[in-house]
Amino acid sequence: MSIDKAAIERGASASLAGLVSGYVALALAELVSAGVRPEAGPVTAVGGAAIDRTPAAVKDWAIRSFGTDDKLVLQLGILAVTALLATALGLLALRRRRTGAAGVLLFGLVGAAAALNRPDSDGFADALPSLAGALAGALVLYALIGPLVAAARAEEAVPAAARPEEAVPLAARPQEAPAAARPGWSRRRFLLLTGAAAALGTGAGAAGRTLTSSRSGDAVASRAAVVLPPPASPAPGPPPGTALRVPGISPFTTPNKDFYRVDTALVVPRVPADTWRLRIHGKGVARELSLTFEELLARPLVERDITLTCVSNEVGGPYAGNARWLGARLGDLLAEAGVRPPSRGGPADQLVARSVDGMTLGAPVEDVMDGREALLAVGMNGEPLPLDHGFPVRMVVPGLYGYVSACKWIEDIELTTFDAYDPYWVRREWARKAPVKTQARIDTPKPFARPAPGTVMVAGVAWAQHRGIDRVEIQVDDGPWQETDLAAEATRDTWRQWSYSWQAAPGTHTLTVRATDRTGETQTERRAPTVPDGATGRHSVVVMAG
Ligand SMILES: Nc1nc2c(c(=O)[nH]1)N[C@H]1C(S)=C(S)[C@@H](COP(=O)(O)O)O[C@H]1N2
Ligand SMILES: [Mo]
Repeated sequence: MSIDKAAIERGASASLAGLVSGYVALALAELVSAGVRPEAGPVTAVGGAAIDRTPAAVKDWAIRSFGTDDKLVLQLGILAVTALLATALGLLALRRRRTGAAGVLLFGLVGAAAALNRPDSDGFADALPSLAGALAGALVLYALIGPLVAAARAEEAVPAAARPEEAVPLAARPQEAPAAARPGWSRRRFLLLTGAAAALGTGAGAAGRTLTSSRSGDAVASRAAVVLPPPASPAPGPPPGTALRVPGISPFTTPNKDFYRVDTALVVPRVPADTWRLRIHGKGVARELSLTFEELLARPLVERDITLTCVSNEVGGPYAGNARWLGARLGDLLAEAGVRPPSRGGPADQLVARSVDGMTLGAPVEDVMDGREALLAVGMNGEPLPLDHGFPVRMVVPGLYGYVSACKWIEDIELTTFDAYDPYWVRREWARKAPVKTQARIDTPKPFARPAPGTVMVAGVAWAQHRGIDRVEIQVDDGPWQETDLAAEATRDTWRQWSYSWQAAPGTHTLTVRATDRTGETQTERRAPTVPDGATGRHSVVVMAG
């Protein structure tokens, strides 16, 4: 029945109006957030809030399934939900014009609340992108839906029998569908207005993007201008034989572009080096320190190879990397501030690092001051830190998982106690203390590879940072454990490559690897999940020779 046709066209038009008003809202919010703070945009703020509230196991699953794309997936998810809600509000507005528009405003309030509650919120201005966007979206919806509502009312007011379509036999009806909503409604006009709103939105969004990237250009330019001083203490070696030449093995040094990235930042913090400051304060700090980037570079810098590992790394997973870091020794700075470790009577046992994006990470003061190469790093593999990896300054502590030590975009160090303060991840099911667990990984052959029978090079890396790797063994099916050839050790803070020349008989085989650290402990075969303090178990791959 054409009566239904008209209603359906009205519904479709209302949905479209809702969708476009949501689009305009997000686009305008994008533009305003470029002026305020990119992090204050509704998608980023709501996404950040969602990340903070995601259970550890789900977050780990997301990291595992989507890798570094987890953030993209999250943002696309938020956009999809927004589109659905906006469509629903369009339909609601067809029945209740004001309520529909008010619904758009309500979602603006949700975005504003999320932005204000972010740990790095700058205050009221952070609410503006969501509020301005929602206001624009509500007006667009109200305006677009008006004629549709009027048409629907008019339609309902006319008794069915009096409707021309009902009276005229089918064949006699005009071919083009009767205006969905005749009185006062024109499809052409509606589409024109909707298109105009969408175009304005696109313009606003594009302008916002351009503005944001030109602003973040400050940090990019600042990074390009950084001249890293030569280290007062260059990295020793790495000694000859550190790097094996086996195709498919992880290189000893992970190039920056391949280095894994794990953080909660939906917008990478952009900190120009000349605005950077680090404050060191808290319990047992005799002399508070406040350091500029220039002052940090003027200190004697050391260069060290250190392997970083994420606690979310599954057995055999990719979240480990080895880089040559350049930085100032954190232990020396703390000593200058008058800090004593607990073993020498200091009152603070936890060092809480805080980043510009409000992340907090807590490391044992004892570990940071026990002589290991805990660094405030400015350089990574011969370059200033990439923005993704913490420019201008991050922490790196050998032997501790990243989430308790490797604070990127660091701006504050507070000495406190484990009793007094739980940092970000500890409030989310992760352990207070997390030394890296011994792990070995098979890089080649890949799972389900089909090598030709005969000599097959099996190779990979093993790590037990700050203890050192002493032995890596491999087991074929249920056979005896065989020693592999270990590459030379750079330092006990780095991973070590290993290889094994395997005589593969035709058939399906399981290769399993295990490492033993310098304390003599062989990695357990007991499987434990990543939560709360790192996965255990042995990596194995199944291959089909022949
Ligand atoms: N500011 C900030 N620093 C952070 C994080 C973060 O989410 N925010 N994640 C930590 C975690 S869990 C790890 S494993 C390392 C990863 O460092 P990368 O991304 O340079 O590899 O950074 C750490 N530092
Ligand atoms: Mo991590």
